[in-house]
Amino acid sequence: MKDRIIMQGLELHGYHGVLDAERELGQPFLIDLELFLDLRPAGRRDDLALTVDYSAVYAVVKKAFQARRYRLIEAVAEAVAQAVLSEFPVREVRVQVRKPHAPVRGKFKYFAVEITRSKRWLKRCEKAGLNPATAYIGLGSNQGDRSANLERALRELAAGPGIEVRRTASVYETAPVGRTDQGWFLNTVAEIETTLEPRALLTRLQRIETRLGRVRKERWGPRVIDLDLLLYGDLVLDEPGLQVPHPRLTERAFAVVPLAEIVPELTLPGRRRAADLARQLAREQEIHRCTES
Ligand code: A4P
Ligand code: MG
Repeated sequence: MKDRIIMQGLELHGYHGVLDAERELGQPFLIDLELFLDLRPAGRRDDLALTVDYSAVYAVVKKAFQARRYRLIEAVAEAVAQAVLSEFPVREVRVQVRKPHAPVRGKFKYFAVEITRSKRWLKRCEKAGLNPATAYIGLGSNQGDRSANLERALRELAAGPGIEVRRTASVYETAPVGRTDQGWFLNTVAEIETTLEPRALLTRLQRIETRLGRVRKERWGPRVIDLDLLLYGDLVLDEPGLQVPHPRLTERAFAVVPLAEIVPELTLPGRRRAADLARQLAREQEIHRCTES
């Protein structure tokens, strides 16, 4: 069935982009949509209730487009596709997002991305708790320029597709836990929003660790950077090589204290309120806040 509703050249002003100027001034974006659904019932009965009202689609697209400032048009397209699939009885949607004034020197008509997403795909995401999910990443470093390592890891985290860094906690200096014969760490926690599945997210974290020069020698040993997936929505996973929530999260001030700074009311495993557990752990382990978030 190739029936489709076509909506072309929706022009919306948005603040999406990587550059500060794009995020401040904004620019026009053009969106094309194709909604795939069976149009026979509406065609036969001439009844709006049996099809999708494109003025309603327009409103939903506009809302999804303006809900956040995305860095990438990939993320804009994904948000639009998800909104359309979840609000309307369409089987599949094709979304093209064009940026005619992309800040690139030279002559061009536009740069664009195009994605096709199906209801089946959306259901799979929802089942896995991925819509998109809010996750928390613990960052730690006790080798080299520790502060620069954390900053670089955060930059790399934000640069990849499927991850949006929402908030980061302050940086804390912390005594080493586990193996105590090593230098003190700098630790922080980032809140991200992600459409990556947990396994893909872990792979991404490990790639960033490798790029920053992490060599896996000994467990709990010194490291240029360590990125741990602390929490991924409400998901509980216990697979070889991936446990979520992070199995040692609630024992460690270096993870819980920065986490509680961002989300004090969060309920952690063992039904503990993050802020309460943070206060307790901070009494038992050495941790000092060194920068404001
Ligand atoms: N793995 C399983 N679940 C996860 C998850 N949720 N997030 C597996 C990340 N990794 C997960 O990790 C070992 C294996 O854990 C990986 O192969 C992954 O598949 P790793 O990063 O290679 O080795 P590691 O970090 O030395 O071991 P581990 O057990 O992850 O240690 P932790 O728990 O990360 O602790 N003290 C202070 N003050 N600050 C620190 O940041 N960090 C550690 C490391 C010890 N002491 C510290 C700090
Ligand atoms: Mg680790």
